[in-house]
Formats: sequence, C-alpha cells, structure tokens
Amino acid sequence: MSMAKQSNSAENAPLVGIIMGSSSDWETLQHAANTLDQLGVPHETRVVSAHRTPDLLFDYASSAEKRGIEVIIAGAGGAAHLPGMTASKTVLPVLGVPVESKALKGLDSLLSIAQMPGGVPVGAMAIGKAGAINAALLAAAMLGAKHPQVREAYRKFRSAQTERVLANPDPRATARTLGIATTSAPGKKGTRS
Ligand code: RP5
Repeated sequence: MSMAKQSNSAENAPLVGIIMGSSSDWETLQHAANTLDQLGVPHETRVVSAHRTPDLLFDYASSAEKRGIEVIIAGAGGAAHLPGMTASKTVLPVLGVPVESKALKGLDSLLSIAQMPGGVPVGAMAIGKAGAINAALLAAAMLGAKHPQVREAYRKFRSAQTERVLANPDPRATARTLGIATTSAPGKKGTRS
C-alpha cells in the first residue's frame, strides 16, 4: 500500500505534495501538514529520499503534475538534495524546507536547498518549524490565485494572527496566562555587588 495519504474524492484530491527525505523529517514537516489542515488544503505526505530512493524521487516528481498536485513542499536535512532534484523533474513550484541537522544545525540543509543553479528554482524557506509553517502558507498563497476558497482561508488565518497579537500587547500578562515562569528581577539573585 502507498505511504501517501490519499484522498477519496476528486474534490479532496491533494493539491499539495509534502515530501521528505526521511521519516525522521516528519517532526519538522508535520507543521506544514498541520498548517494546510488548518487552511483546509488537501495534501498528501510521503517519504521520498533523493539518495536512498532516487528512482521513486524521479517517478514522484515527474508524475505529480499529471496527478493534480499544484505545489510541492520538499523537506530534507544535511546534504539536502531532495528539493533541488524534485525541481529538476517538474515545472511545479517547489518549496524547500531545510530540516535542522544535528551536526550543523541546518545550515548545511539551508545552503544545499538555497544554492540552486540559475534555471532551476527552489523556494528556500527558513530552517525548521518556521520554514515548514511558512512553506504551507506560501503554498496557500500560490494556490489562492486559482482557488478562491484557499485565498480566503489564508486571508482569515493572517487576520486572526494579527488580531491575536493586538489583543495581547503585554508579554508579562501573556506569560502569566500561559503559566510561563519569567526571570526574577535584576539584583535579586545576582552576584554583582
Ligand atoms: C536526509 O538525511 C533526510 O532528509 C534527513 O534529514 C537526514 C537524516 O536521515 P535519517 O538518517 O534520519 O533517515 O536525507
């Protein structure tokens, strides 16, 4: 059975393909999937490794457009070739999410994804969770040009976010509400004389 999360009806056919180099990348890429869920954007998720399953990568990237996928989000860490190689086999927009690596904290992933040769673009996102969330939001912004319901869901998401920030101007009050301990006042525990 396919590892992709497949939808049943044409209406729910996936518009976004979220692929990642390893199941260990899911901790990061789940944030892209959760964000698309919040926006009601149908998507599929699949492990596709540029190095361990190169034939699958070629099949996935070259068939995605025919299957109705409109944007691909590709996350990988370290020698992160997945987004670039995917982009080399499709004209769909590919958004690359650098997964934070243990050795170099994701800087290797970021540079691997960002430094594409002219002619084969990949949209390089921020390292880690923020990049995964923003890849989903950017995918929604792209889809919005053709799918008005996605445009409106994205607009609502952004407005709600703005309202939340404006409604919570005092960080100390927010920390108290969330039960987050704040540091004690200067001088109380300090060693300075
Ligand atoms: C990359 O190697 C994957 O994208 C992952 O971030 C990294 C480590 O993979 P595992 O060894 O955890 O499978 O290809």
